[in-house]
Amino acid sequence: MRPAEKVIISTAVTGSVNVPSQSDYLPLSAEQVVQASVEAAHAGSAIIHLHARHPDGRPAFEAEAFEAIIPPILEQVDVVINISTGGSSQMTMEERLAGATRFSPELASLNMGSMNFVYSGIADKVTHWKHEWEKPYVLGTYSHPFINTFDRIEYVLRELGERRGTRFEFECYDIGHLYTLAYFVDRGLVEPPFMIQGVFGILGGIGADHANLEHMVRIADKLFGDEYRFSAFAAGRDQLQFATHSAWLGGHVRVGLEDSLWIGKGRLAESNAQQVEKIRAVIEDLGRPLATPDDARRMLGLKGLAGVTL
Ligand code: KMH
Ligand code: ZN
Repeated sequence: MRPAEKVIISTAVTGSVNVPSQSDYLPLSAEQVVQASVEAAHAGSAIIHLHARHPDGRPAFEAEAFEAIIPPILEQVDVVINISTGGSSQMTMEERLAGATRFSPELASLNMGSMNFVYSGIADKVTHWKHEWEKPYVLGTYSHPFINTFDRIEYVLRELGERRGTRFEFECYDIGHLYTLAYFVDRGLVEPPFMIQGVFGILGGIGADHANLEHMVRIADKLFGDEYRFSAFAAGRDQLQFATHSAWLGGHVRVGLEDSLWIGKGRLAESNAQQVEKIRAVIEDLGRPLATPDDARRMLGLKGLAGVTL
């Protein structure tokens, strides 16, 4: 990996996996997502990874849902906006791209393979459902695959990358996804420096075993040398450990309530900023300075805020 002098913290503030019944602290309304993003940026997060939701927490894809979030964040704080193109596995591709095509953000997520992406186990833990949509939604992941075929990946690279100058957080849930990325690098559709986000602990992807993180970096080093920046997280209780491991190896980190609702064993995180503060202290203990949004722009070759369609 390209060794990083400074560590970029990304915060995925709400996502589409966790549901309102799991935590009262999960940001749902536009106001809550804005507040969570601004607080995370103030706490030291250079990048905010965004999904949108309806007020009852259902994942939203409409451009208007992102319009209620992104300008208010950028009015209050300078931060790199990263719009998810993963959306949720139950959205069409057109729906998944609605927010990013509207805003042409500096960064967008790009999921590097079709896979099972199962979180039906949430239903085993929730005893009281706040909304009717939640239980069938999480149970549905047992039978719905998350489709990211090569033609879809190429489409996103061309629509957002070539046409709009957006660069990508390449979400790699398995070692095979690195080889898929290498295929698009070889074809000239992805140029360095690019950001690989190693995702561990999703049921259907590679497990949250630290040997897997080491192996992912080893193979990425073989395929890409110093042409990539590495970041990592684990979903659920291993979140902070994997972020720490990535930072310790010279990589970057991702935190946020999209990936874990927890701040410690049996303790729900009360905000995204709380997780940012926790990993920030670890990074500082490791002797690594934090990256500002402008540092992140320079390290990832981003086009800058002026290129975003507000
Ligand atoms: N929820 C994460 C496990 C995306 O938004 O494109 C994966 C994710 C996907 O962040
Ligand atoms: Zn996401």
